[in-house]
Amino acid sequence: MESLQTVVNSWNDFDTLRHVIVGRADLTCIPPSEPATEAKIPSNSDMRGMWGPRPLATIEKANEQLDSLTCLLEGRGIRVDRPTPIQWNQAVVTPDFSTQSMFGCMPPRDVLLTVGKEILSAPMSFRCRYWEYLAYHTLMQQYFDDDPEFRWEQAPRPRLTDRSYKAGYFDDITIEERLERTAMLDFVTTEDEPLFDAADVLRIGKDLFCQHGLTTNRRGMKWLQRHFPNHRIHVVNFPGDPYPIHIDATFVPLRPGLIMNNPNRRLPEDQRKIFAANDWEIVDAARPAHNSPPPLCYSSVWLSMNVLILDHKTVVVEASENYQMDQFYELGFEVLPLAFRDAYPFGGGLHCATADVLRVGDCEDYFPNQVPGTQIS
Ligand code: DAV
Repeated sequence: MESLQTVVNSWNDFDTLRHVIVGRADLTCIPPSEPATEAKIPSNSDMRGMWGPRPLATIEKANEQLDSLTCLLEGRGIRVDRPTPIQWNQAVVTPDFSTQSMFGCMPPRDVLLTVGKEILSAPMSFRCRYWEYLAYHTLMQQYFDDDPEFRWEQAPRPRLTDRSYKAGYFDDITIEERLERTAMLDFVTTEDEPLFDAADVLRIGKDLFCQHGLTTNRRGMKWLQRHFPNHRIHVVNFPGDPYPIHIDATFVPLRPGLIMNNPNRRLPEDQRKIFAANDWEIVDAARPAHNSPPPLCYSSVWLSMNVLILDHKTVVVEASENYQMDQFYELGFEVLPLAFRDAYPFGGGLHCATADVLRVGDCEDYFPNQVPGTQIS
């Protein structure tokens, strides 16, 4: 079979998509409780106390929808690669910690950070996700062989000792108390070592906006700044979110000059200045169509705004999210609806389930007017 020549290059979430990785639900587990997951799972969630392999029927349904996404993208001429799942129902044992199972490889966006010609495996804070990058190893090897300019990178592996977490951080507290803590930038992860999830990093050309939250600390952002010296790393946070993890159901760029913000998690005024100074408009996202997430799901109903942009005028939206689809029509987009809620419990929505390999376009400077105080220092 003729091998397709791979080119790795992607600087943002909105330029024309040509090649992407779509996750797989196979063998996904609900990991046992650990400090980082405790803080993420609401106390009234149906996931509390559950762990082990997810029911096969739910895996099959999720895989059908992930396959449909693959077909939709391939039908539009976009190359799609898939990870190689491993047996996630195995313990992770390191000199510093152990946990009884891993997680899965449905959301490549969480672990793989593509910045230009580089794909970087993130130093994630969940112990159960320590080996997740292995599911992408075969693909990375192939890209490395195909593209002489591809930079195959790995952030320093975190140790994830107990020092990386605040003990009992979220035990028995109300939502109001959670909101107070997160607004004060008091998160379960400490500053003991660099930690970030790739999905906390919003790429807009030369500027990378990083959410400070449960999964990403300031030390992680400092590491990113030194690792990407030609970029500007900005710290953002969204006080209305009691479980701040991953920026892609909170702050979503749609095309140059336009960002959609979760109306319950508004970017604070002082952090908006850089967008205003460069004529970027921030619009509230439409409300979700659902009142609750599907069963055994980590994420909130705001996966409604976790969309996959194919180019400046085309977007894939979950098929039941009527309000979100209407908003995209009003903004001048062609909307491609796709049923995807059965995949949500496995790690998120359409953006989470994908990771960029190639988008047409170069590293643009969309924010030539910088505002003091936003960059990590
Ligand atoms: O609103 O639950 C989900 C982000 C998943 N990557 C939320 C955030």
